Amino acid sequence: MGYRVVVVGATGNVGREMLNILAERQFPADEVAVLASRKSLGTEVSFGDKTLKTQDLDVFDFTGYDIAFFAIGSDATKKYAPVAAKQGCIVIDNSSLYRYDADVPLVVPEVNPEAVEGYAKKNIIANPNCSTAQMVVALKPLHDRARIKRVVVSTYQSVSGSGADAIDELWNQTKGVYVPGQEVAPSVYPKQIAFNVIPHIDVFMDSGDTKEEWKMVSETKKIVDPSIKVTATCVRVPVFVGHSEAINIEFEDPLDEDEARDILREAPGVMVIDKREDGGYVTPVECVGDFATFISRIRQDSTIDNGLNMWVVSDNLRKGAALNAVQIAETLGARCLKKG
Ligand code: 11C
Repeated sequence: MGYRVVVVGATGNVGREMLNILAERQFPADEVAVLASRKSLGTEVSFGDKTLKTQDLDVFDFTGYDIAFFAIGSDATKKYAPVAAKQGCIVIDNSSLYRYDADVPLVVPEVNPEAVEGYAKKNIIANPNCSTAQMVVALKPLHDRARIKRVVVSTYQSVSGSGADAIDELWNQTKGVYVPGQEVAPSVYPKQIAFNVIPHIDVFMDSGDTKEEWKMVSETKKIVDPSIKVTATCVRVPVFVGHSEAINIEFEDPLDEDEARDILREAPGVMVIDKREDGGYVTPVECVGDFATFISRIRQDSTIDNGLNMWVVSDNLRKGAALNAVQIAETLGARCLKKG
């Protein structure tokens, strides 16, 4: 017998990607209900070769469903996730609402799969921020070998991280640059994103960091190891899908670049593409639609003891959101639910 599954926010980018991935990975679902807010009600979404009609989140009864994937904003999650959890359905939440709650596991299955076992305190498991997910997949195997002391990361994040309106803004603004009279003023972003980069993702905090930068610090500590120091600069770039990260790591123990490359080649969820020649690395357009976190440009940082640099790219809608959520469900199934 398989699971009864709900996808909440099924008409959004991440919700649709969740349905694609559930189908691609043949998740053992006997039933998939798709929910949306009133304004998208009745919209049809694809699930494998089926078409599903969205139902009203406001009145949906989660009783008897095993797992609900939530892909809606934090405010709506605050209203509906406790309802689903109380009705006995385990929530896998993609918003940031529960990530820092001590009673809610924050899980990247390649890194801390055992953490899913803590789901029962609130019946909720949190999915990390996209930029954190791909980074920790790359850090964990190296941390296990040489203990990471400090990470300096700069991100190059695609507009799909901000949702469908941002994708439209990049598209229309780019076209508008070439057509006199059709220039598009910034709306989703505070400055022009076409042919530009913006060093600002999410709100500013008192420290001067943005919340996106703070998330990378806090979530890495919760998922991998609280002793790891992280400092981040998060930048939006005019790319539709795929986040990239330049990561500098300082280890406690020596680790040379060849051993690091070998360790990463064996690591779960990782694909190393690292040839020191023109094009011998991965760029975001090449990672779209893939499950892997791609690592390139692995090299020693000779300015510090025990330092390495690397370039990490992944599909932010997949490993950064929908794929990781489905992997959490698979891990939960294998370790805790034993159904399917
Ligand atoms: C972005 N990382 O690229 C964000 C999107 O906390 O889940 C995901 C925000 C989050 O804008």
